[in-house]
Amino acid sequence: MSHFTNLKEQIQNKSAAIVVIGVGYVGLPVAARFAEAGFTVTGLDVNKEKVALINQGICPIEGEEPGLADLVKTQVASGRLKASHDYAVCQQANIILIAVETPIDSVRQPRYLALRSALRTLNANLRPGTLVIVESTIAPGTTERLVLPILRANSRREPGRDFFLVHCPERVMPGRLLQNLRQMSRVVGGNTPEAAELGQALYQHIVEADLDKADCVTAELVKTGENAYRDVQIAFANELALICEQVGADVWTVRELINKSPGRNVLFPGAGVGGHCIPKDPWLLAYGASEMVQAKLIPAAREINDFMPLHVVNLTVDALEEAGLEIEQARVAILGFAYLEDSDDTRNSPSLVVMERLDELGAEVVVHDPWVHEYRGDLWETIEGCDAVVMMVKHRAYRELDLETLKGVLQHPVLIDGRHLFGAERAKASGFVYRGVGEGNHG
Ligand code: SAJ
Repeated sequence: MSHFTNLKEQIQNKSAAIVVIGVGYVGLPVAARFAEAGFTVTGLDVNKEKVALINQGICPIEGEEPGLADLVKTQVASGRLKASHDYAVCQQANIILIAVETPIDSVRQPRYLALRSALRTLNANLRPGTLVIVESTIAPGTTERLVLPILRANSRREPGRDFFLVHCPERVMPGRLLQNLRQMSRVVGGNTPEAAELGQALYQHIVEADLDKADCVTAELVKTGENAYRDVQIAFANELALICEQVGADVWTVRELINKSPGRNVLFPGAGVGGHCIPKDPWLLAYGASEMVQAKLIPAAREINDFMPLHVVNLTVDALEEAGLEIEQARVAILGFAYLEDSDDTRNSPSLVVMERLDELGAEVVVHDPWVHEYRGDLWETIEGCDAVVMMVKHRAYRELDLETLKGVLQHPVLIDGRHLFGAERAKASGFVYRGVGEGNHG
């Protein structure tokens, strides 16, 4: 029986042994879901503490992930899910998923250390007929130029004959890991049509949405492209906001009226773009094409979005000066440190940029965030005696802030609004010196 037929049957009757390399916020949910579907799954990770926790049925992922902790507990208890740090388990695997981090470095080049290491170790433990799936987000061309050469190294192994290779990028979001995994469509890029068919058959066990077969480079482009697209959309909203400030208009009114025009959807201007994927994936897309074409729009969008936290600092300096204060005399409260509202995820947080810049300018900075452990203190005690408040995240807890109370605890009534929680009219009516991103009519 051919490897293909054999594997197809093992996928259909769930007798295939699955190994997931990297049990982080991508790998662990997918490992637990395949276990729940009836497969025997081993999560591989270099982090021994994480391995130990999972084998005790404990989910090591922080933050509120509805259903994940219970799923890990029940699947470990059932014996279908376990964790290990020994790559030899790959020798018994029929299917191996790779879900390791693929960050970019300080010069915006992909850093594939974890991916290379996983592939090299996997290469030494790969048995014939295995289906290898890369879930990590990778630059276009990476399957061809990095993954395949490593899996072929020191062997006469041929993809499609001796192993099957798929790139199926994840589409998870912190806070909705299991929900997204189940409900979001995915592209199943196969190095050969048979590989794509095997990948589709496998994911059908855990994904209830479309599973679109394609080749690997298409899958690489879809993932990096979807996030680069969102980054460009946000950058347009931010540039429109900066123009509105200059010409004395309100971007929130302007965007609303633009969006009445069919086919327009100006997103929300703001204090910056954080998170695990939007600030990174555009660079992966640009890097993938860099030998053929010099991307212009994608880097420009990144530059605009990375400028927004610094713009918020400029607005803060300007508002303090209007209140008669120099920045180096001021004590500034930053409200919101997570990168997204009602989330505890602080990766690439724009608030960190604001903190560091204010510190450079000599201001005293205090931070509050009801979702982030180290900043969870009492809100009013944090703000007490400050000369300015900077709204960086639209947490639900901040939306109903009483402006009179806020003014009462501040030394100086200075309010900078990075996420349009209040707006100029309300703030001015309460007697604040106000600056809002995109609000040129604050004066
Ligand atoms: N942001 C803006 N203006 C906007 C939207 C977002 O400034 O109009 C900022 C947010 O404050 C945040 C950052 O951009 O700092 C990212 O926000 P996001 O809503 O894009 O949230 P993410 O990073 O979790 O993006 C994920 C991505 N999904 C996946 O990677 C699977 C993204 O492609 C999705 O579009 C997004 O979720 C979503 O739809 O919510």
